[in-house]
Amino acid sequence: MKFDKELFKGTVLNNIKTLYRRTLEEATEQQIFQAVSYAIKDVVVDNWMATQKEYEKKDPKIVYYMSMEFLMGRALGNNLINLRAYKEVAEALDELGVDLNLVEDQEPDPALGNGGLGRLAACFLDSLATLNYAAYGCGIRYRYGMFRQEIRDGYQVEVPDNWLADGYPFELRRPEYAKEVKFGGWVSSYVDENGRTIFKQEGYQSVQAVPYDMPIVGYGNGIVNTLRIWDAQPVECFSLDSFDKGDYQKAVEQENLARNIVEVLYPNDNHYAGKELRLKQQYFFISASVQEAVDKYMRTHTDLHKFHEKVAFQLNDTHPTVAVAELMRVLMDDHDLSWDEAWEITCKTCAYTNHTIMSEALEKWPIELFSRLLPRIYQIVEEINRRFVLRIQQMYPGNQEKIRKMAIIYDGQVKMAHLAIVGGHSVNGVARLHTEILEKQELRDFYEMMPEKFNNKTNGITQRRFLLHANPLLADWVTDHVGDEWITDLPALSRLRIYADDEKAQQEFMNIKYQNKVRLAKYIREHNGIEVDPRSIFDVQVKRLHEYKRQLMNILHIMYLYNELKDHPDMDFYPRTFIFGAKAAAGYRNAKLTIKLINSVADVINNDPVVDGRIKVVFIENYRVSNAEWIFAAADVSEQISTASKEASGTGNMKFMLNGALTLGTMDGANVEIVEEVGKKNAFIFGLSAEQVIQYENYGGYNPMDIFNNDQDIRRVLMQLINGTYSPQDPELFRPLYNSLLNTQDTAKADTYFILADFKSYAEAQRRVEAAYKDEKNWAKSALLNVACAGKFSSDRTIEEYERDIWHQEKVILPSKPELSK
Ligand code: C3B
Repeated sequence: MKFDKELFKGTVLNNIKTLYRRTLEEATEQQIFQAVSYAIKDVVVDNWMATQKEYEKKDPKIVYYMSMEFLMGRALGNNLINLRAYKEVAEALDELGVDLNLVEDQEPDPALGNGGLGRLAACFLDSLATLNYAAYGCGIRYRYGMFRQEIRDGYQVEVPDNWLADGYPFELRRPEYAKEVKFGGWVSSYVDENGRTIFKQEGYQSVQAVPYDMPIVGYGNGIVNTLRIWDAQPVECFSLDSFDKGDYQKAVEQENLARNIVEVLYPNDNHYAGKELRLKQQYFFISASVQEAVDKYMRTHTDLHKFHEKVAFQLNDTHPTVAVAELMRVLMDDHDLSWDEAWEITCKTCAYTNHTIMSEALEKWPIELFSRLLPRIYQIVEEINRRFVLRIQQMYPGNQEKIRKMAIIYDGQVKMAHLAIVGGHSVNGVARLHTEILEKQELRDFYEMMPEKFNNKTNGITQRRFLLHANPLLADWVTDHVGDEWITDLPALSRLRIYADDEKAQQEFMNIKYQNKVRLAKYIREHNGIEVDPRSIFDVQVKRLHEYKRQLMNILHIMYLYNELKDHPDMDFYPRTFIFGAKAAAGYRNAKLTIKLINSVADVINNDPVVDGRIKVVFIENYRVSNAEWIFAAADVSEQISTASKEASGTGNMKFMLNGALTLGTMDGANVEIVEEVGKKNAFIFGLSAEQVIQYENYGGYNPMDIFNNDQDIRRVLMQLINGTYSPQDPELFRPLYNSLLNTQDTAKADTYFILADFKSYAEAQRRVEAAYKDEKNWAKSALLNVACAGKFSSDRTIEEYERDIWHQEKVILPSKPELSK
């Protein structure tokens, strides 16, 4: 593609002038970021219009990826990468005396998601556009995304993330597509002249849903898809002269509803809090998205019976599951279809992805709340449930147990997973092991009744962001050795295998790793004031803080290593830097206390002369997509240590692998498949298997006290939690963590994540890591092989599997790739 450098420079300067009445020299860094972004947006919008024109012409099937979360990360750099203009733009800016990296750093990190689930949605949008599929992401334009984390005195403090403060250049308001969404009131019904029962929601409050579109640029193919996120506005500005008391009250309430509904992202990951506002958020964006999907279809088609041939709804976990009932409502109430017609279309349109088996994440809404907020939707869910229970009875006559376990409405609750399974044609897990557990354990009854719906789609990540953008040194090196096909065909990385034993290649490869470690060390110096040695082993655990992910086991092991060093100061010990990054949900006590523990241990160890820098512990503040890119590139060891069976897939594990880190992990989630690809020799596996963990759980747990009593190393570390070693002013500070491991009243509640059970095996695996790292050549070979074997874990592969098994879209190729610059 042609890039007109002079034209681009002129546009940037002109943007600074028209936006800010300033010259480049006078402009702030933020203003330069805005000016550059608008210059890029100008190009993107041309491609966007061309893509949408072609879609209108070809009329392909459209996927709507429905998700409460899209963890996009910064757009500028990624757009440049996918426009294949990164280097040219960097050069043009350089000629203006502007550093593109600094410009990129001015962009707020749109954090409209918590962790894995939201980031997966973002990777999928990148792959869909790159693979030439017509797709919309549908979500919420939260005014405040994921909170910014500050560490004060070792504690996490949550600070609001006002990502829209300076205006976001990559969004476009589309008021022409606004939709009304109704809450509350009651349903009245009457029979019309044709003998049909008509249902009407009355006495409701409503909000206006106004979409903002963000462009999703495909890699090098001219395609630009859309992330459509909905903002809320009051339906009508209430007039002050409306002195009728009822109206005034209602107007104020509607105004508040609109103000509150999109205010903030719930910062819970893998945890359901059951808040009314959360259900409002869900229905708000689903109703708007479903209405718009049907309206869009009807603009160019006449027969709604073929809706599913042109539209697929993918439900990202149970959060968007009201879509099943909302589509039924729109088809029946707004378009006069019968129940049976609407049901067939709905089932063929919807598909559900399960992302977790954690029971605390299961969404179950109390009937009282659900029916009060969504009276018409509740009626429809009741009818879906009535018909489904009849089916259960037909299949299993007299079996009450099946009804109790499978009904959508039971025990005063609406079970969203059951609705998603019954109302769709596909149910998928996100890694092979996870799908097996769904089929054999969690969703066993549903699998027995409808096995044809179940399928696996192992997660993936986009190599465009997590290698090409995040690790330019390695990306260039790979391209020099095996060409650049890997950018859109990740399995092409396997050609690197021939370099695994090549000493020159090994050296270059490890030298790149070293430079990335220097880059991260600088970041740590600037942000944490800690000096770390880039020659030490960088052992990294970055992900949301959750007990099942076992950051606690990691830090307990560091405490153990420290004891060893104190006892044997002259022991043979390869220097290690342990790096953590994690946000804890604001109300999650043990998670927040674990952050404090990590920081307290860091304080002691980093400053102990006996250690002499051989162990460093670093907690990186405010872990997010933008700094993640640097962290993955610099890691030697990837900590993937969840209790087996608990991590549905994990995707960080794949980002580390792609950047040449070796996995230290349990046989959980996608780790199983990573090891399968790279070979057991090139990873460090430890701990109980998923099967063993499930065995224990089904038969009443295990007793960590036995381990505590019999293992003095473990006992010593646990006692240090409560004897003030790491909190001399308040020895009781970490008692809740101690109790979570050794709750003596009720053994079934002690150490539910098997930390003590796995501890020794983890420590032993860590010893293997150290030994392996000392063998430089072998380590280089393993690291290189990890990159070479990462091909399977591209989200491009995942998307093609969704296409093959669930969506069945046709690709749209643009007639001519638009010019990069006009
Ligand atoms: C996560 C799971 O915890 C991860 O194992 C998985 O890789 C990702 O989803 C993507 O599939 N997850 C999440 O981030 N939030 C939830 N509410 C449920 C699952």
